[in-house]
Amino acid sequence: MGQYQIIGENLSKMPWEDKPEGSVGPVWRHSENPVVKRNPAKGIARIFNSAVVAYGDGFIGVFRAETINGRPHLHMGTSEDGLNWTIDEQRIEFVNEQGEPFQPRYAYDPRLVKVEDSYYVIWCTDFYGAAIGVAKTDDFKTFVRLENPFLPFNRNGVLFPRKINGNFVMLSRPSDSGHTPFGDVFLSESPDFVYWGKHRHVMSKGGDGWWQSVKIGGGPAPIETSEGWLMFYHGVTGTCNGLVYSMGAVILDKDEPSKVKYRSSTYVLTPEEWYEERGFVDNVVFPCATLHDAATGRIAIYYGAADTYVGVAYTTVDEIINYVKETNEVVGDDHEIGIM
Ligand code: BMA
Repeated sequence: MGQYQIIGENLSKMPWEDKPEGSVGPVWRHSENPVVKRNPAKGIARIFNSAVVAYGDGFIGVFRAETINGRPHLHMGTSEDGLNWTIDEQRIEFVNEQGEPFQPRYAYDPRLVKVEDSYYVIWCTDFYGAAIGVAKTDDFKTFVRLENPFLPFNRNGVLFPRKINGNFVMLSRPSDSGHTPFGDVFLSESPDFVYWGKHRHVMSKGGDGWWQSVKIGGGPAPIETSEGWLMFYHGVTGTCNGLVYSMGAVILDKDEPSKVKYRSSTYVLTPEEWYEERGFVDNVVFPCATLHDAATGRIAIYYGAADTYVGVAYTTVDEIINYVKETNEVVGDDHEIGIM
């Protein structure tokens, strides 16, 4: 047993590579990245910003697929090892709660989270502009679109993997309808996945870390650990050549997750490799999912690279929590929950 524990299931078959000699930082890349390359299926030009879970004997995912007409939709994919993926040529066809076809005009940046016995897909949808869409599936055959949780404009809906104090809990990042030039992370609760409230501010952009000076947004579903909820997220900075997206990490209070306990002032991964620096949109690292193993504390992070590829990176619960504590900086009003 290490210093800290992941509270959850064991997943011994998840992808893993040990930290290479001389590796810099608390997160290291899979040696054969990217794991999803260009033109991965007929009619799909690029796949990135996607979410996976363990399912059956292998893995299943909901992928952001940029089709060859440039419009993003969600496609399913399956994998035996979590690294080699077969992507469905057909997009996911949703139904509404009456069982009738319901197809979003576009869909991107999915998260996929198991809560109790159901899997929830949360994505950015069109609701008179960018907003958060949600759907539920129990079998990855029927995807039932649920009511939109929030008003436009909003992105980066991230569901916690269990109810907290009896309610579903979701993070989101209020936005505008374009390439939003601002943004903090907020939290909302719901008893029934229909009515969302008790909105709280979680964390602000900025602080000492200029890599997150423009905006931040939640990433993969938070991981429950002995130290609190560990979440990877993206932080964005501006340059004369456009925005640069890096990955950070934060630990939220276990019972009151709008409260930040520790937050890294430095990024934990930033665009450095060719597949992160160069693509449809250069310089983007955008995490959307993790796989993790409670027995060993191993964590695999799935991230979109340059709006073109899917990359995998690794860390351990000890390595990342120690790093976040060592580099801790609470930004702005991170501790002022609901206080003016
Ligand atoms: C954001 C989202 C992401 C994308 C990023 C960089 O606004 O659209 O899907 O990865 O921009 O282009």
